[in-house]
Amino acid sequence: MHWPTGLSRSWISLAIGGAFAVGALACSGGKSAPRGGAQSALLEAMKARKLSEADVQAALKTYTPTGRMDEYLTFASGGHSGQVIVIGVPSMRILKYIGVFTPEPWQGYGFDEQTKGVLAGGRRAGHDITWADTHHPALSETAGDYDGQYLFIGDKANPRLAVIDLADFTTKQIVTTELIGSDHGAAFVTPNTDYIVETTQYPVPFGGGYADPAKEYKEKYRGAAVFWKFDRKKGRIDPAASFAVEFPPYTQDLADAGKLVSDGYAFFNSINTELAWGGNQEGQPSMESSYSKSDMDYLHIVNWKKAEELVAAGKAETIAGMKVLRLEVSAAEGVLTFVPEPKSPHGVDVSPDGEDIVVGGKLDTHGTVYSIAKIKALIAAGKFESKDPYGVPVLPFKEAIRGQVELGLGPLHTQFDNQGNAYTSLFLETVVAKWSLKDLKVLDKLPTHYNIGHLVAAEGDTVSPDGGYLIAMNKWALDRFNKVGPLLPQNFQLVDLSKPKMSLLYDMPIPLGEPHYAQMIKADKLKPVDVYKPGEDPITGEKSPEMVEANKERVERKADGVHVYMTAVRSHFTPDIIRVKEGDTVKLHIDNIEQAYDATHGFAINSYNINISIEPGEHSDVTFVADKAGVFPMYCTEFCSALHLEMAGYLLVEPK
Ligand code: K7E
Ligand code: CUA
Repeated sequence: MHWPTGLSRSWISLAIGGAFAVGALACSGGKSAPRGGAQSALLEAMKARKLSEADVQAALKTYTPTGRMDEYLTFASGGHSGQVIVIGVPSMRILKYIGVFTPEPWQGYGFDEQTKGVLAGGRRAGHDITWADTHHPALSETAGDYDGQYLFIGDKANPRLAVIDLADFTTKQIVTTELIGSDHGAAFVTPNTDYIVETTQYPVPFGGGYADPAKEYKEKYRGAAVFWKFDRKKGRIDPAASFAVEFPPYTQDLADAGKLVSDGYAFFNSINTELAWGGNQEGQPSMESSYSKSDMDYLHIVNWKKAEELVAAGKAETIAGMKVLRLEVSAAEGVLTFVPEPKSPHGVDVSPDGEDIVVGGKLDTHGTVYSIAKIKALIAAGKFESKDPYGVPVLPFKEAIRGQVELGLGPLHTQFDNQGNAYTSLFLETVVAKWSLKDLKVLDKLPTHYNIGHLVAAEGDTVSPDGGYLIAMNKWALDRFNKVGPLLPQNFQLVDLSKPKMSLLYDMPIPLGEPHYAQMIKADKLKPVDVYKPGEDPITGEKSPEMVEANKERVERKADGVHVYMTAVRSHFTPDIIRVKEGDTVKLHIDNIEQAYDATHGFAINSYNINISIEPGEHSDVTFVADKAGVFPMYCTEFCSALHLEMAGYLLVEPK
């Protein structure tokens, strides 16, 4: 603890003159405040809270007064919660959890027909899946820059991809393909968001078939990069226009798309060129040791523009409903090329100018910097050192790299700033390493607490990163927060990049799954709507055919059930009594007919698992079978007005 007695006088005057005197000036009508008083008040506060000079400086950089907005928004994966977390920077205030793969009661996500339909898009093998292991969110890009329109995120466990519209911060679509059995290099976008890339992690036989790995791993197991076509006009993925590039079962890891000079290419790591498949009770070593036997794995280089042409020319085979460019075709046509990469790497990140491809060694102390110019020249000259067992040409390692930077222990992921610097997370050393892209020299290291995984810098994956802020996304937090039992939150540490030496600003616990990755966007790029258009179905974006207007509320008995056309407005539902008969199918159509910003109503019915959120303008549909006779209170779950408690009614289910 640095105690403020050592505080420099000049620093105090600076702090007081610069920040603390502002309020005093305002109240004293422009006359400057008595300095001595403010100074001792500051010192007293510092002493009472045991704050050092550095602590107060950090506080000044993150403290955000009431009503003040944040400069950046960070979209973090919600890890196993299957959600996305929206965080303001530099305040590190949580602004929203977006329900994505998991039902989320606050938003009524997964409770009404609209959002149930979205979740149903992620059914696999005939199962509803109500969780996800989300890893990598990706913001939509235009010309390699975040455009603030969409966010995509992958589910590693049940390979799926979700589309979130940033007009209303709502999940609109989930897609999946039975071609693959897991993903990890997902989601990554091409520079104009033509494609969203989802790459396998654990290989399986394509299409979900059975094959014994002890006998047929090499022949039958496969990985793939799925290129999901994004239709920006519709704001949806078009599965019919999507395709996959087959990979050998090398257990692919992270991926990134090229940009500018490397546009048209995508890069994928692999960690298991050993072709291990486990079997530690079947006479095989565990995966952890067999995966890392070889000194080199293969960085996969995919020319996706060429792949796109070949698919259009009918060179793909359809497997499990997905057009797949088979290995033989990709190898022969120059779609897939390998270059060796050191020992079970983890992250691969393309530099802002698109020239460098940085691979984090994980079990190697280096960051390896490949040059797209060299790679292109080698491919053009046909300079391959060998072919892998699947016939894929392999480029010579030494000739494909610009160099290696000696980073330290356990390099994982890399981000970039606007000064030509790169920042790599070192998991084992538990630091952020700042290094110069130009000279490949380490400039600074900042300890993190603890075991940093990903890191995210402001606009850090774009062609024009901002610098300024970085968040270290740490896996362990053992002595950072109050104890909460054996399951601990993760620790997001906000780092100041504005000076040559990095400094720590703030610790933020993330108590909701393990967020692997995040992206940070300038807040002014986002233009969300305040309210929905009257009668809007948020999933179609259109006026619902079942829209209910004021004074048109009614109950109609139709062939498919009892339709209740209801409105919600402060502070009543109309109708507030719903009479049905036991066994009736009930179809509720509810409109929040308000257009006032923030005037959300909830709607819940006891015992029927009904809970929705109806934002101003929104139309929502709920279907259920009234299979239990009785009296069921229904009420608004958002404290919307002084008479919110009166916003209630009854569902009356008359016995047969
Ligand atoms: Cu955790 Cu990107 Cu899934 Cu690295 S991944 S840490
Ligand atoms: Cu509407 Cu409370």
